[in-house]
Amino acid sequence: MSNGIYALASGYGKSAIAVVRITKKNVLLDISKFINKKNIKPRYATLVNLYKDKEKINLIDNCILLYFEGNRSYCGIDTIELYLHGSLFIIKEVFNLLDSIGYREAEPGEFTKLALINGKIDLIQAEAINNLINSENQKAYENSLKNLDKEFSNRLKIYEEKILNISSFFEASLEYPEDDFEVDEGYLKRIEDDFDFLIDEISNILKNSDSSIRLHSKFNVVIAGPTNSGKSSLFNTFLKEDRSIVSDIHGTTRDYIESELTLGNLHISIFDTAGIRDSEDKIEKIGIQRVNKLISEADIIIFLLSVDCILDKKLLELFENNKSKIIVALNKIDLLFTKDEILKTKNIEKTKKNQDIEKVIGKMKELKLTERVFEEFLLENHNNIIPISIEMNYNIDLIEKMLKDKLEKSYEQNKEEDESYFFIQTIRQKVLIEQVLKYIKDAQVAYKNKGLYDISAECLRNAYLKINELTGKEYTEELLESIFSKFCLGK
Ligand SMILES: Nc1nc2c(ncn2[C@@H]2O[C@H](COP(=O)(O)OP(=O)(O)O)[C@@H](O)[C@H]2O)c(=O)[nH]1
Ligand SMILES: [Mg+2]
Repeated sequence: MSNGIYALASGYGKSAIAVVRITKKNVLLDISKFINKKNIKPRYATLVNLYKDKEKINLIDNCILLYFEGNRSYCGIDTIELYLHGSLFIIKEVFNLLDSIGYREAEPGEFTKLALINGKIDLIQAEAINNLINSENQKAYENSLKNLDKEFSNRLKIYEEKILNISSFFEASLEYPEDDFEVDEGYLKRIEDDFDFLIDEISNILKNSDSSIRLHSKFNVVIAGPTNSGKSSLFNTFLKEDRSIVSDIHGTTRDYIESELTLGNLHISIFDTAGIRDSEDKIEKIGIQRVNKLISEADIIIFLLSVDCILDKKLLELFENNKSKIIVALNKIDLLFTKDEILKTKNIEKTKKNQDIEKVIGKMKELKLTERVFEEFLLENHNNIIPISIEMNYNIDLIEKMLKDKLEKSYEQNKEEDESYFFIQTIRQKVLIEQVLKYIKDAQVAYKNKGLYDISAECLRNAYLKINELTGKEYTEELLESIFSKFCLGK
């Protein structure tokens, strides 16, 4: 690294303290010219004046300076951290100073990338650092910390040793003519045990990989339905803010809007979408296409109808295609009943929900609000429809509860899970572990069919290489680029 790099390591914006991280071989020599203290002791906090100029006349800030020497720093290269007053003006002045002496702003994740290249951490740890920073729930946090603490890496090391151990047997067998190659029973037994151990362990890690990857991702919940059924109103009610535009003009939300929502332990991205309907409007059509893609990728869809809506073919299709992940709500029941009538049922238990919807259908018929298709739909699905009124805040809590239950259930579905095998955090890791397992299994099969020792040896060599890719002993620039570009600036 010829040029030095720097970055704001703390959050952007006004803050009590702002941390700027600066890295370059001999960085202390450069920075010393602009501070009022000499003999900075590594790893000790020193209160310094930082100046804009070498004459030390124009003060930037009075700050704490921490110096980490070479290999004893986060990234393995001399590093200074400045703990400044958290003003954007101060940060700007510090950046100007660093630019003027030939430093440049670091890329996202560049410090961690250096840490990997300099052997301070492996790739599993690097990915854990990113997940740790982004963890949105307790388990994700604990899981990331575990990988950062090398639990996964240490296991992989054991697997590597075992693979080398078995390999040495096959490699040796290839060196000698068949007749001269004698091994005792105990040795063969150990090889078989090692194979079993590896396959058993790695299978367990893989079996739990979907759940462990899940920890680090969010659930997608999409509110969909006809225009004007109250989707934006429901979205705002969930978020308890007016983010999405609510209006009675059909098709107000052209595309979709995303926001974050936490329900208990669950971290959710919630989407308010454009109404689904046959439309001639060009822009609306594109919007509807994008919504359809969103729907296909959603974990749960809240299918929001209203007592005054029209249920067309497109909507019925949407419902039929996504039945398993849909919650149906029928909004605006305040148009059917008086406030008193609704409030009376306020405390109905979940089991009485069905009677409730039957009453709703009866009333809709009476007021001639339903046409045949809608009525059939309601009757057919009455067990699973929740009548709500967003305006009266009626049954919104029930929807939240159902959402939570359904998400938790979908998460539990691939249970049988064993958290002690929660190691895999990314799809990259999963794909590589799958390959490692396949190579080891192939090696075992070839071994059992005797005489195919050369194939076993080749498979084990490949398994070993895949573990190296996993831990980043083998990497390409593109791989690092794709991993570290997802990091925060300054990390
Ligand atoms: N009567 C009644 N009107 C509602 C209710 N929820 C929403 N609305 C109204 O329905 C119209 C459409 O709402 P909006 O949220 O924009 O629907 P969207 O097109 O599905 O996003 C607005 O005028 C809302 O005020 C409700 O529970 N009862
Ligand atoms: Mg809307």
